[in-house]
Amino acid sequence: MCLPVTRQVLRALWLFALLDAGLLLDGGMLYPRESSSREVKELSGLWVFRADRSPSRKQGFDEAWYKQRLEETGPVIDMPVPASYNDITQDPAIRDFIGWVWYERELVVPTHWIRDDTIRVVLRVGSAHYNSIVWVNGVSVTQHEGGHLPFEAEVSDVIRKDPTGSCRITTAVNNTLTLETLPPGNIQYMNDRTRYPDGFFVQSIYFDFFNYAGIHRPVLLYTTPKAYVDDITVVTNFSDNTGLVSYIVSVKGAVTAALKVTLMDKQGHCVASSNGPFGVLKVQDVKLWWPYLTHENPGYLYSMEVRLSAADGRTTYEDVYTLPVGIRTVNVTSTQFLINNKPFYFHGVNKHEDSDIRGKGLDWPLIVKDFNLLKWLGANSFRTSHYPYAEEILQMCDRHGIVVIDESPAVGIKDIRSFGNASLSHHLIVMEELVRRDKNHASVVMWSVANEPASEMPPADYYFKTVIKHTKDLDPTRPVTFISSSNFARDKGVPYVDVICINNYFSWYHDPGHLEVILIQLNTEYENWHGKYKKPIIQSEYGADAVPGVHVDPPVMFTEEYQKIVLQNYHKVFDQKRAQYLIGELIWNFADFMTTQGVTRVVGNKKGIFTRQRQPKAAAFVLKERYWRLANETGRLPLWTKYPCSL
Ligand code: BDP
Repeated sequence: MCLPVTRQVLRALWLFALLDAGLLLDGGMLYPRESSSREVKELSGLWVFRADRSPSRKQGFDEAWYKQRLEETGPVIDMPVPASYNDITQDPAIRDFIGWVWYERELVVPTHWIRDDTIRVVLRVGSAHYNSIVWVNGVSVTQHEGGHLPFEAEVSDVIRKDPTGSCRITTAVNNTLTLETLPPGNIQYMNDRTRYPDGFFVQSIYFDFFNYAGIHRPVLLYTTPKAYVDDITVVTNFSDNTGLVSYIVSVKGAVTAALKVTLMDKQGHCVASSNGPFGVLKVQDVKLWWPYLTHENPGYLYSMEVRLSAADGRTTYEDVYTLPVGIRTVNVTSTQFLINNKPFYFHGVNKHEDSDIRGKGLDWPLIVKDFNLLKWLGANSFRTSHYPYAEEILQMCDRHGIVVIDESPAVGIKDIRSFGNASLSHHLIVMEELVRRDKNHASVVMWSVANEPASEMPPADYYFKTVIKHTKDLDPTRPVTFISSSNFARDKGVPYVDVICINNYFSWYHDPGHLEVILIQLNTEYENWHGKYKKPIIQSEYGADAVPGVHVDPPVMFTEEYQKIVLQNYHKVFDQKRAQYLIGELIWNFADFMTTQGVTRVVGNKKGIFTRQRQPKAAAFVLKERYWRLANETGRLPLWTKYPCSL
C-alpha cells in the first residue's frame, strides 16, 4: 500500500507527536559520525582492567577506585576494548566472574575541545554488559542498565576542569542478572558448607548462550556544536516512481534554528531538499531499497544531509549530520510479508554475536567474514537472536540489503516473578532504546519483543499486550512479533503480534532420534497456528546439533548426517506451506556458539551450520543449494550472482 503524501505527512507528524509525548526516554541516539562540524575520537585498544574479587564485590566502591588511577588501587591487567573479558586470560575465575569489573583508559583531549566552549564533548559507550557506571576524572557522568544498547553523557564541563586536557575514563561493569533484568537471571548462594566452599554462589540463567561480559562495543568521544541535531526520524514510502521521505529533526541547544535538509544519491547529486524541522522529500525516479537477491542493485542508500544554523547573539553554530536512508515500505497481510509491495520470503539465519577469544566483542574481520558467508549461502535475512546487535552490523545490512528482524534482549523470561511491574517498566524502556537507535535502518523490517517467554503464564497476557502496544506506538511503520515455542494453545501474546514466529525442534528435543515425526508434527503445528490466528508464519528457529567431523550412517543425533536430514525434512513442509502462509525460514544457527557448561552442551551449542571458526558443516551446503534455488524462484537475481558455484 502506498500512502498518499498528505497521509504520509500525517503519519510522520503522528510519530513526532508520540516521540514528543508519552516517552520514558529523552533525546536521540544518533550514531556518531564525523562531519565538518563533528569530530570522533575512538578509544578502542588496550584498557587497564581489574576485577573486584572481594567477597562482597564492593571493594571498588568502598575504596573509590574511580578517584585514582586503577593501577594505584591494586593489581591490574591489560584488557582489549571492545571484547568480552571472559576468554582473554588463562584464569577460570575471570572467565566465570560475576560482579563488578573495572576498566580504565587515559587519554589527552585535543586542546581546542577544552578551550572552545562552543564545542560539546560527548562520551559514548556502544554497549557494556550489563550494568555500567562511568566516571571521568573521578566524576560520575552516567549509569546505564542493559547490555546491548548504547549510552552516552556530555562530558564537556568535566574535561574542562583540567586545562591540561588529561582525561581518565573509569568504567565499572557488572554482569549480575536478576529476575528484573533483560535477560533475567538469578543468583543462588549455596550455604551448605559440607558441599560448597565459603562464599559459593552461581548465577542461574534461562537462556542458552554464554553470559559474556565487559565493554563489548566501541567507546568514543565525539563533538557537536552547542546547538546541534539531536535526533532524526525518517519514514519512507513511494508512489509510482516517486519516493517519499518524511523526516523530523529535533534540535537541542538553540531556541530557534534554521534547518536545511538535502537528499543525495550515491553519486552525490542532490535529488530533493527541504527546509525546516519536518517535511516530505520527493524523489523522482526513485531507486528503492531492495533486499539482497531480489534486485540487481540491492541495498540502495541515499544520503540525507541535515544542516543546522543557529545563533545565540554571541556565536553562530553550524551542525552537519548525514544519515544513510533507504527508501522502502513494509506491509503484512494474513499470508504475506511485503517489501515494496512485493512478497518477500525470508531465507536466512539466526545468529549470535559470538566468537573465539573475543566473546561478544565487536570485531570487524568477523563481521565482514560473516557477511561474506551470508552471501555465499544465499541468505537474504537474519534475526538478531537474542538481543540487539551492534549498529555497525545493521549498517552493513542496510548497505548489503540483508533484511533484519531486530530482537530485544528479552530472552529466558521463564519465572513468573519476571512478569512484574519492575520488569515490565524496564522492558518498555529497552524497547524505546531499541527503536530510538534502529528506527532509521532500512534493513530493519520487524521488531521482536521477546524470545520464547513463558507466555502461558497468566500475567503474560497483560505484559505482552503492553509491550507490543508500546512498540507499535513507538513505530507504527513496522510489524511486531515475539518468538513462540510450541505451545500454541496456551500462548498469550500471539493475539497481539502481526507475524507469528515459531521455534520448534522436532526429532531433537521432541522425539529425539525420530526423523520420521517431522513432517506430520510440523504440518499439524502450522495448521493449528494459521487456522487459529490467520496470520503469516515464520519458522524462526529449527535445527539440530552436529559435532563437526562426526559421521554415522544411518544418521544418529549429533552427526553431520543427522543435522542434514533434519533440515531436509523441515524443508519438505516449508515447500508446501510457503505456497500458502509460510513467509520465512531461519535456521538455528548460523554458527556454533558458546553456552554455559551443562550436560547437553559439548563446548557450546553445536547447531551451527558453520563451526564457531566459520567453516562449513555438511548442512551448510544443503542450505546453500536451497537458498540459491529459492532466490532463483522468488527473486530477480543480479547477473553476477546467478551462478553460486562460481563464487
Ligand atoms: C531455542 C532457543 C535458543 C537455543 C535453542 C537450542 O530459542 O536460544 O539455543 O533452543 O536449544 O529454543 O539450541
